[in-house]
Amino acid sequence: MAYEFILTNIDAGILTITLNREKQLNALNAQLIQEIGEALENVRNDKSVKGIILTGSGKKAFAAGADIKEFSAFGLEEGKNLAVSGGNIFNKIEQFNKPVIAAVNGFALGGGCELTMACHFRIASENAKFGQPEVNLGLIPGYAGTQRLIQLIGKGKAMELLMTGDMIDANEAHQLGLVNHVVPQETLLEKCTSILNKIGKKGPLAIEKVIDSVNAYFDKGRNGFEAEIDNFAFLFETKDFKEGTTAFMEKRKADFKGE
Ligand code: DAK
Repeated sequence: MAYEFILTNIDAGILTITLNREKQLNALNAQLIQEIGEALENVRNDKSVKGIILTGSGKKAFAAGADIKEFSAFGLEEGKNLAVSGGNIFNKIEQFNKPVIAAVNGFALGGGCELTMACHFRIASENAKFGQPEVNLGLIPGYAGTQRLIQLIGKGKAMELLMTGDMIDANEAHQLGLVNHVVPQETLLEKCTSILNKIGKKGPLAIEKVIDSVNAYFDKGRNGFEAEIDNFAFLFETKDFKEGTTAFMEKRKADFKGE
């Protein structure tokens, strides 16, 4: 499928989605966000795809924010529409049934930082910079950045970053737990691929249920402990569980089918 603002590539079971507005530092316009949602839906039920990498084109930016030029002209109605439709895509990423890693290759600011936080975890290149500078525009984050930043780095530091609009570099983001690893830019995709390859060897339904159980902790409408019990019980009934335990006893590697 051809998209206007993203590139997609499936290689060896990994879908890479590249935000492709390099000259605008991959600023997120409404259509780009919709395209991410479509690209994900296209692989949701494709068992050959084990994971997704989300990254930015070029060496300078993952995404320098929502497209200021686009949303500066919005009124109340358009702002609300964008908040709902865009927010749904961010939630889709967070709840996706396969692991989604943000490969943060430069600036991740405003909506760009929020997009990385909707992913299951983040790997950064050494030149990456993170920040929520919306207050400079008289705004606050609109894609749940206030909520996800607290979840990832705690209230005090989140308050500081949200109120000052300061940028932090990759090493500080690592110390704060915002990113899991910092690597040289040339090896960023390789690092993400290697982690997804490792995850790809596990039971796909187990991975799906890890994502759901962890997310349940943060969902005020759910009880995470109960969600884990339900997910655990569900997995007992799967062929993957039989295969995993049989392979252990036969001293061989499991061959999971996601069934
Ligand atoms: N939007 C549009 N264009 C952008 C952009 C952005 N966020 N960031 C950069 N660009 C464009 C620049 O305008 C420039 O375009 P030309 O002038 O060449 O046409 C090009 O990218 C290169 O940028 P610079 O020339 O500025 O590059 P520098 O290296 O000098 O500076 C920078 C890099 C990242 C420090 C700088 O570009 C910058 O400060 N960018 C803006 C960062 C920012 O404030 N980001 C937060 C945006 S606010 C909503 C939900 C969420 C949001 C909004 C609504 N709803 C639910 C409705 C989110 C809001 C935000 O993200």
